Amino acid sequence: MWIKLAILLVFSLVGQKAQISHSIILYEGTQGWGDSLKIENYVNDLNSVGFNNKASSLCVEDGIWILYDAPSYNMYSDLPSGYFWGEDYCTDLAHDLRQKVSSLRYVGSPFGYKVDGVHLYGRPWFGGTEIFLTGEARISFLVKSLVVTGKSVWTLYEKQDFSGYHVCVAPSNSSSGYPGFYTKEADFGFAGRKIRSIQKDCFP
Ligand SMILES: [Ca+2]
Repeated sequence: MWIKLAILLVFSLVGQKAQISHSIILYEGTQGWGDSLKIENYVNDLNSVGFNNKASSLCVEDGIWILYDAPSYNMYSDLPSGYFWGEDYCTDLAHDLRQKVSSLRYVGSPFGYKVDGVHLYGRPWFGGTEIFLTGEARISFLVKSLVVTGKSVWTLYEKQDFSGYHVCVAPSNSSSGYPGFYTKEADFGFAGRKIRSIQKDCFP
């Protein structure tokens, strides 16, 4: 009996581990034609998998994905980037990214794109360094863009003790858990200001 239970437990654990939370397929041609490459994690340089400056279309199987013209997620440049998300969402890349994508990464929790959180980025359009927060935090990080994942709303504060100038950010659809994209500081009311603390829920 115990052995049977143990085997069942192992199988259920394996089943959970095999579940893919984020995946995207890149295609060489438009409309899913030609060579393809399935990606399930961050790729800092698409040269490493033979797909640099090659993709013309994509299908997001699951998750929120950011594609960048430069390697290292546009860490050192403001070259074009684009975001794509959903489940089985397919599209051609616009001309600014077509056959130019050199790195890509997903947004939000490794366990699923609808987990509540705020993903912060050091450059506009989700480039550069990043932090993903799932609860209240004091930060020392100049935020240039952000994505709200899940169903919760959040308050951003200019002071470290959850006080002073503050704004509320939200998913694009709270009841469905559709992400909210803020591409630059002005989009979240923090142009020329620094976020120093973050808290779940909106406070007037
Ligand atoms: Ca490129």
